[in-house]
Amino acid sequence: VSYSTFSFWKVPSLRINMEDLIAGVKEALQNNDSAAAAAKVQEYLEEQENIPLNIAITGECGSGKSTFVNALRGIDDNDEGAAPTGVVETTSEGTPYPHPNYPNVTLWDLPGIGTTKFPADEYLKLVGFEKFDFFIIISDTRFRENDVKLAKEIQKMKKKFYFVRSKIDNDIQAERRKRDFSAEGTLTKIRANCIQGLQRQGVESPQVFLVSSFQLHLYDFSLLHETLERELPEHKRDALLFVMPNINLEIINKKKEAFQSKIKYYSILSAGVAGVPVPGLSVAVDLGLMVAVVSKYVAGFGLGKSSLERLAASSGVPYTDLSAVIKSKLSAAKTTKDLILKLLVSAADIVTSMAVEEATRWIPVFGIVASMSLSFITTYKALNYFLNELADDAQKVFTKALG
Ligand SMILES: Nc1nc2c(ncn2[C@@H]2O[C@H](COP(=O)(O)OP(=O)(O)OP(=O)(O)O)[C@@H](O)[C@H]2O)c(=O)[nH]1
Ligand SMILES: [Mg+2]
Repeated sequence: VSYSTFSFWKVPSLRINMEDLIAGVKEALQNNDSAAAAAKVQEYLEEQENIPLNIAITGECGSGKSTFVNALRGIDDNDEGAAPTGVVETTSEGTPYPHPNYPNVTLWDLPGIGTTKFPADEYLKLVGFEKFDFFIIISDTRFRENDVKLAKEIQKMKKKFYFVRSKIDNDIQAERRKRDFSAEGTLTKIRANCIQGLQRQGVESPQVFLVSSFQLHLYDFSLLHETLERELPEHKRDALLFVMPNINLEIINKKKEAFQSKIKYYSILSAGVAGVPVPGLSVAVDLGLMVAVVSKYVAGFGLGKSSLERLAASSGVPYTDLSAVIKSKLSAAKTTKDLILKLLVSAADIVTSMAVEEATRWIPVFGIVASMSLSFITTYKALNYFLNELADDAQKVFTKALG
């Protein structure tokens, strides 16, 4: 992909587009003002990383809303800050649960419409429907009158909704006892049942996704993600991607690509400061920035210690087996400047020998001046090196745990 063909140049809902950013950085660098160039990049990155995504989760009492919310946040039902599950007093207002790594993405655990005693239009007003990007309506059986009334009202408000049929693992478990059991057959039957029921109640071509919150990598959850991704405005897709658990190798790849596309901006930031010289690379880089970026990679790929522990618990594959397949020193330890520096020094040969074409093609684009270019290229290559290593590790961990 050449920089002139990026399709996100004109995203109307964002203040800064890439074209303006490039022009601004170029101008600042021509005037020898690397601080101004860095400020522009910083502003752009902040806007990109703070795009809000508000997801409404609703459905009848006990249908599995809170469990679904926790699963999406990568949080155990027992963790502190988890949405309470099981037999609990139902609250009348929705509860916002920001994603732990991406607080701009909020999952809203809404009360079932049946528990509020409001008609659908008032219910939507009560929960503040305008702020939601889409609604997920959950049921652990066939969808009922309340679900349908709500869906119709959501449609009237020009918002999107998706039906999730939860606790599929239970259904599979129950059917397994039958002699002519087939998982695919069971799923097809449940899906057809839900769809027909909704159609009978007047919902045209309903989309129903069969999900187990305990095993998001199975059944229709990845299809749900693909559908949401397709139907969301383009500038919101990365926000959705980053809160997706690693349910398949493709998601890990997409996260890698999304991270990769930002490396050029971080490299400008790093090159614009008087950084710390790296022995063996004879160049200075901004270690603080590298710590921040690499920490995002570790969290985004679910390679932190607590993520791995949760994955071990949910997959039944021991933690030590999972951590044994990890090559990067960045995953279990806390990312610090010292660690990054140590890894850069020990990988200096690899980083030096990495191809430079990819990095250098950005130099004329941003008008990066000679005094900055070596630091730019080195940061670019080093971040790619860390990203590749962590993405590989994420794939290996996924395959070990769930593959
Ligand atoms: N087997 C299985 N059980 C689930 C699943 N999702 C939820 N449950 C169980 O169903 C029960 C209710 O789940 P909750 O997440 O508390 O349901 P809720 O919709 O938040 O309930 P209220 O807040 O009371 O409206 C809990 O015991 C969960 O453990 C699932 O995917 N599979
Ligand atoms: Mg709940």
